Amino acid sequence: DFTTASFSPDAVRTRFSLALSAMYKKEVPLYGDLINIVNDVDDDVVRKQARPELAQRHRLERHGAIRLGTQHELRTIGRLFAIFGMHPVGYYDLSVVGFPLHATAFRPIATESLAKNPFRIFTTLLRSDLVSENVREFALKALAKRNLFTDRLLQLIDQAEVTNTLSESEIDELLVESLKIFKWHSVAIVSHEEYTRLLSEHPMVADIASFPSAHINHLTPRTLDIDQVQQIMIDGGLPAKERIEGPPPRKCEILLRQTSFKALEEEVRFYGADGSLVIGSHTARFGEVEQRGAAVTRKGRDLYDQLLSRARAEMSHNVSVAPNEILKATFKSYPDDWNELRKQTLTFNYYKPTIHGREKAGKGELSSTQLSQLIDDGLVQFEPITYEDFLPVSAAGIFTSNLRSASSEGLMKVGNADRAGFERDLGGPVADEFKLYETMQKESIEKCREVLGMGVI
Ligand code: OOG
Ligand code: NI
Repeated sequence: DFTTASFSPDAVRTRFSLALSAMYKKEVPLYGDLINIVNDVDDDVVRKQARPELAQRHRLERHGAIRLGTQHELRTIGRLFAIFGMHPVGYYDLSVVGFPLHATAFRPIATESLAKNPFRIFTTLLRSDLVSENVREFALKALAKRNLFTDRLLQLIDQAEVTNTLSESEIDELLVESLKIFKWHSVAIVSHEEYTRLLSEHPMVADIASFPSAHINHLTPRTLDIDQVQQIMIDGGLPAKERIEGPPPRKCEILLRQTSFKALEEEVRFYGADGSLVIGSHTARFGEVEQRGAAVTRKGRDLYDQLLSRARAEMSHNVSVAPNEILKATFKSYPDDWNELRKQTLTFNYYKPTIHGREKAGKGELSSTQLSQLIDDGLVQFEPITYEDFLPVSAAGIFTSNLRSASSEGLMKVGNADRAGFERDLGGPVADEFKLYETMQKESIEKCREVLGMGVI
């Protein structure tokens, strides 16, 4: 009897991400073009490297982004995403670039869930404490009037939480009701004059408080070769961002590289209290591509942050050298060999016994109990763990490059993080991404130990 079936969050997440992608393709045809470019580039890479296994996860892989206005919105989104097996990971302070925003990423956490479909949504919350007083009250009033969630959706969320069951048809309904949260609406909930006031406070305040939905503002495919995608976009006349965010191209890719093309200008209808109509425009949505590399340890991240800020300083002083060249030169001191990265504990890795290792273990002939020795002897192999999160400086660059006119350089402000406030609004803690990778690595080592039938590695 399906009516009492418990559901699989991984399966529901995959259906959700496909449905969202289909909706966004209809709303923003350029997104469909981008997917085609990425698929072609990836086919090419897979063919050249003869690694068909790479194509599988990539074809499905996306991240999206939404911006929310209130505690109630954030909490309810958190409850919905939990049904999709997506949990808050990491805290991102956007006040460092002068945005009255902070964020988390909702994503799967378990290794098996990530392998099935790592779909994530970068979720931003407006910080009304950073909005000037005369606009704050008005923005909050506009937000209080909107309701992102239908009654039916709230019922289904309650049911899933209380009974942990959803029938097939209830899942269908849940997805239909969920998409309504993220749909684009071209009719504003404020007048044109009010919109202009919000805009002059900050474009993000206008984007969040002027519309009846939390429109998805981009949906980003993962590619195997972002430099090639960037070149194709530029050659094809797409308004691509000048520079790819993140580390320079490397043999051993780490973290995350991203590029985007600029926001579309969209027609919006604004109604006044007197029924008057003004046709205006708004830039909200854009295209983005990402390439993911290895997750790095705290030590690896510190080195990344240090080199990146050195490169950025150099870029602003030395305008005669191309930024990409500066980035490449600065990152020469970041090791670019998987074994070296591992030995210096800069990256996180999965470990697994080789066939040879299993045979040796079967005969009781293991050479050592030291992991590094077992690797050197070819009895254990390792593979870098993929970075599943975001980068605050890159995110800031993506945000600013998609404002009507802004440069991401020189915008750095003194930060004013409020993680505790974010967690209070969310109604629970955000997970520490470093601890999650650490656990994945540790579990793989435990598994090696078990399979090889040995004591402590
Ligand atoms: C989110 C920007 C951050 C990324 O990929 O770093 C982001 C937004 O514009 O709402 O999506
Ligand atoms: Ni993004």
